[in-house]
Amino acid sequence: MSEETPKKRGLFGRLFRRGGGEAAESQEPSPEPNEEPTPGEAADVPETGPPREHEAARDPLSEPEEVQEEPSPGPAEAPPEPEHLPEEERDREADEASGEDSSPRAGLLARLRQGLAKTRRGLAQKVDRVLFGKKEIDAETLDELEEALVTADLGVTTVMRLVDEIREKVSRKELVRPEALREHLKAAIREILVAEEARQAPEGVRPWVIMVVGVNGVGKTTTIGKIGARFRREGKRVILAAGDTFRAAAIEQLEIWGDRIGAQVVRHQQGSDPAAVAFDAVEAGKARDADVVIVDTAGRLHTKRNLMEELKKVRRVIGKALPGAPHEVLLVLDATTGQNAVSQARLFHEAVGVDTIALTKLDGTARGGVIVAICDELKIPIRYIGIGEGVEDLRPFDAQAFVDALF
Ligand SMILES: Nc1nc2c(ncn2[C@@H]2O[C@H](COP(=O)(O)OP(=O)(O)O)[C@@H](O)[C@H]2O)c(=O)[nH]1
Ligand SMILES: [Mg+2]
Repeated sequence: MSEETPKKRGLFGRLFRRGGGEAAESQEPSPEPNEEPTPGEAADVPETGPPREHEAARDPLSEPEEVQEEPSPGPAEAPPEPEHLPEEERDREADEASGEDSSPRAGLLARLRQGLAKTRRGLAQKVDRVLFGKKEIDAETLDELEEALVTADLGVTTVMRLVDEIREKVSRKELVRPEALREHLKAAIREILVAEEARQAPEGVRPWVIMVVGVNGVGKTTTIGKIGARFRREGKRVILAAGDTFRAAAIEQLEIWGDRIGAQVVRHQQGSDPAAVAFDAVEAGKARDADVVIVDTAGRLHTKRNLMEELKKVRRVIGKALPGAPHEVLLVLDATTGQNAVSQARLFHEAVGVDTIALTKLDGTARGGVIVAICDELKIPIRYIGIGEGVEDLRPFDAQAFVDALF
């Protein structure tokens, strides 16, 4: 794709001109230690600073910062808006509507909208800002749109493809009005997301073995607890494997979830072989006719190579206990890490093969647009999204609902 390079450079150039004129090709890691806006600041990315893509240069397996993401936005945190935008009106309408309509589906959608509020500000509102007051779609509008989408974490490759498509439609006069452009963009994003919606796991495989992988702190253990709770609500028998033997606290954390949801936890001593824990859990699952076995794993070891080698071994050993297992390798990614999540997905996919993804912490970040980059670049189905700390806040991914909550 060498013919794309000058354009890519042009896009970087624009972003950098805005951000201080650093060389576009430099692979310097971002100098900003904390990319998230602090409470009180607008949820939008700061107007200065290098493009998000550069985070890919940071070590994608590095520990996430211990800083707890801000909780879902309250009224006090709502960023002051410089101008009255259509998005605000829609937000208000939606809030009013959700107050009137108390059906369960309306409640779920309202909760999803609330969970994605920061991303909506980071994506749809940026797009609205570009289109606001425009009478026609000119070259400058398209450049601004491109820039807005990249800073909303959709990923440079995906954005360039999307905007190139739009550019062509505009030149053929198939897209004329800015409002039509917005609708086209929404449809294009939905198309990318729908294609990677995870299909239902097939019935009849017992036990269904899910191996959960991901960097430390992304939400693996919590996600396992929440998934386990979903299966339990369906009346399924669940076994959890405490495969993060690296830390005693990790084993305890899983045991607390096991107690809470009524699932048996298979554990060994801290420091023991995680593959052996996984093996025992699958054996227990077979012996007790469990429906689901969910295997937790460590996200940190002394070296990355160690981690990936260990995960490969866990995978292999699970297959020895039950041929064909694990049936699903679920990668947990933290949406707050933006483009770094895409790099993590690539690394884990290369090493162990990833079947599905859970994208957590969407509630705490404006960077939820990364889900588009993940789907478009990696083509790995999204199984769940996390929009809060509550058990009900881990949702099966529904592309249509997601896009409706955003735009
Ligand atoms: N706000 C929010 N926090 C989450 C979400 N998922 C996980 N967390 C939090 O992320 C932190 C790390 O989770 P944990 O499961 O221990 O991560 P692990 O190291 O990958 O097992 C915990 O404080 C969780 O409550 C989510 O969807 N939203
Ligand atoms: Mg854990």
